[in-house]
Amino acid sequence: MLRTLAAGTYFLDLNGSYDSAYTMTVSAKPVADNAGATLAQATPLGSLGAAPYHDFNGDGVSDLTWLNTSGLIYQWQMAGTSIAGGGGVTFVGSDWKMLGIADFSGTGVAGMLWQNTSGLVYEWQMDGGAIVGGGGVATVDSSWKLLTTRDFNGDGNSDLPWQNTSGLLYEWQMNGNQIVGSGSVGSVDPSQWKLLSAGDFNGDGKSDLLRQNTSGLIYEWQMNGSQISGRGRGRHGRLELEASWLGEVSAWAPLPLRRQAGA
Ligand SMILES: [Ca+2]
Ligand SMILES: [Ca+2]
Ligand SMILES: [Ca+2]
Repeated sequence: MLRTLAAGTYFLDLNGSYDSAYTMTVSAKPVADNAGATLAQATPLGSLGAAPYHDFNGDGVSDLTWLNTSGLIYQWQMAGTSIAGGGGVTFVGSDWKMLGIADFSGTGVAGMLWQNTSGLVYEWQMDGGAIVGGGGVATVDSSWKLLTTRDFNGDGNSDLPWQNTSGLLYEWQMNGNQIVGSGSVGSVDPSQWKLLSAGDFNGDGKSDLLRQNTSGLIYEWQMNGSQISGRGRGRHGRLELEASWLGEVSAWAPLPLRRQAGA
């Protein structure tokens, strides 16, 4: 593909897999006759849509964050088993707890999410050990718990699904500390169902939710933002399905099941 571009900053919109590293090659030739020596530069773009876990400096390597009893946050930027950088970030009061570490602004760099005892949710956008942005998100009362920090609408920004003590699930789609979309997902009995995992199980670039009930049934919600776009179920390590559940979920296709070791 050949494009003639004016000087400036450009953004690529890549469809398909969101968990690969991309490389862009820039070639330049004289405009007049498109001949002569080619100037070429290969620039790794890093992973898109799925930032490496807890990477605070955007080098594609996960980092470690510590909190001591005095409230000091300390960061190690890692290179294998070596500490390549880092240092103290700041102090937080004992009235704050960390909700999660995720990239809410789609920069490929992890940020931090906090909540204080008054329910205020606060986001930090990080650049290495420096807090470079963020702010208050909203106040959430103690009847709501954050389930996970994943990207449910595939825009590269981690989102926030909450569940209250009655079982209602409500999701915020985030852009930094701004809630740019939201909606009710559904309701599940929290005494019967726990969140088993969250991840993109159908490869559409949008994280899904995997739940398990007290009988061992595993149930998957394929997500599109706060909408459930698909459902399925299976029983961990077993090929057969529970007969008692067939009537209730007969309108939905069961998950493809695979026999597991020991089953
Ligand atoms: Ca890193
Ligand atoms: Ca998102
Ligand atoms: Ca998905």
